[in-house]
Amino acid sequence: MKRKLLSLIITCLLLVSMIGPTASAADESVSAIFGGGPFYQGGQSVMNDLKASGFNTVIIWSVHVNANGDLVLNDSLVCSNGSYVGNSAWVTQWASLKTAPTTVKRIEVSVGAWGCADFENIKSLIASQGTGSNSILYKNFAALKQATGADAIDFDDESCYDVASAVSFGQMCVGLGYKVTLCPYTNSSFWISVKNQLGSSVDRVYLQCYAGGAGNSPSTWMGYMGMKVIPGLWCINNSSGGDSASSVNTKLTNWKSSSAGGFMWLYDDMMKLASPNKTADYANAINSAFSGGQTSTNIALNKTATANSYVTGETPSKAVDGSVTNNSKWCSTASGDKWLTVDLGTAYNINRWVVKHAGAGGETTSWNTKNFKLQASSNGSTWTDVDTVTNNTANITDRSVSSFSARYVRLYITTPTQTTDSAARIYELELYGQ
Ligand SMILES: [Ca+2]
Repeated sequence: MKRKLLSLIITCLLLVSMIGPTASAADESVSAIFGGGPFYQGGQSVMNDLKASGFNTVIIWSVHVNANGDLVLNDSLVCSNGSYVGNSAWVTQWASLKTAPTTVKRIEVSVGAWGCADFENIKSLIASQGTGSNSILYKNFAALKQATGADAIDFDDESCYDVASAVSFGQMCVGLGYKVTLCPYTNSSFWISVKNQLGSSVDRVYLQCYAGGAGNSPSTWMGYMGMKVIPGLWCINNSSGGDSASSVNTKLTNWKSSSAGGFMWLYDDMMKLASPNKTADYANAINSAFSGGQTSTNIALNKTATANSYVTGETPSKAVDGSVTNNSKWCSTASGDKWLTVDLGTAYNINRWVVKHAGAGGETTSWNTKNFKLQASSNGSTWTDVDTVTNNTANITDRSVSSFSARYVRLYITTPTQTTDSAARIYELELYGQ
């Protein structure tokens, strides 16, 4: 009797563990990306790249504070006299960032930068007007929040280092509903004072570990700040050389015990890179460092893909190229079932799969794949069903499964769209594991 009860309990536990997709630990760590001009001038395609990337935080860089309190986004006046006066298209774009389907959960605006008098101007404005609701600082940062949807203001003071005005400014931001994040690269005593006085209003510390901050130790700064930090690295670039996605993964893995995530500098450089250093590759490099031994990147990326048919130019390889922009999809109009096979070259243990459908590439969501399954094979000819999805409507399918070993993986589509349209459109098939 006892034995039967025990086996029943074990069976129940096994069943529970097999039900449904499970949340990945990566959701809890920070993966942030800074961007300049492309974050407002690059149009919706840049927003779509970010939304599908895996980054959970987008930091708009950089808002400057003029001596009269005007707010300038790099070279463009955006807030004046308490109103947003920038391009209305940018507001629409930023609003789309956190609109499903997306991996972006948080937007920040970075204030200050090297060689700018922003925090000096903030200090003078606070001395003359304070931070009350009639002050120009208060009114313009209220307008900025409404326009950008920003959840936090990131302090990138690299010259003023005045504790009292930084704290007053931080308290004003909190009153407006912002969180405050700090972005130090040096002068730890200043940042320690600001952190101590603002307390839990500071919920993130982005530690620059590139350029002037290249020698920074996350564990040392964790001690200074009294909280885990988020180390940042510069992607491959023409100025400093920079880190590949693979190198980012290695460094963050080494810093994991003192880090709450990682950030990348700078999208303006990253957007020029090719696989395996595209936006999604860097996001994967960060997320996988914090998700418990997952591979550093999408295992299927740039592997050999074949299919039972495809439309001219929309080849199977487009489903494993890491891109969801510029019509980068495999499309099949074959009659009947359609399949896409990826040869991984060697066997991997896989525990998660992701499919990016028509909507993820900017096409109508009525073309999102409705019924499909994932199959595995060791020889490329005998297939076993691993996971089945029915009645999908989402742009992105993200499923966790019990780990399985396979060299060949097949996406097998039985109903390609929500309508009578009979074409399958797959922008990306991604595989993760160990
Ligand atoms: Ca693609």
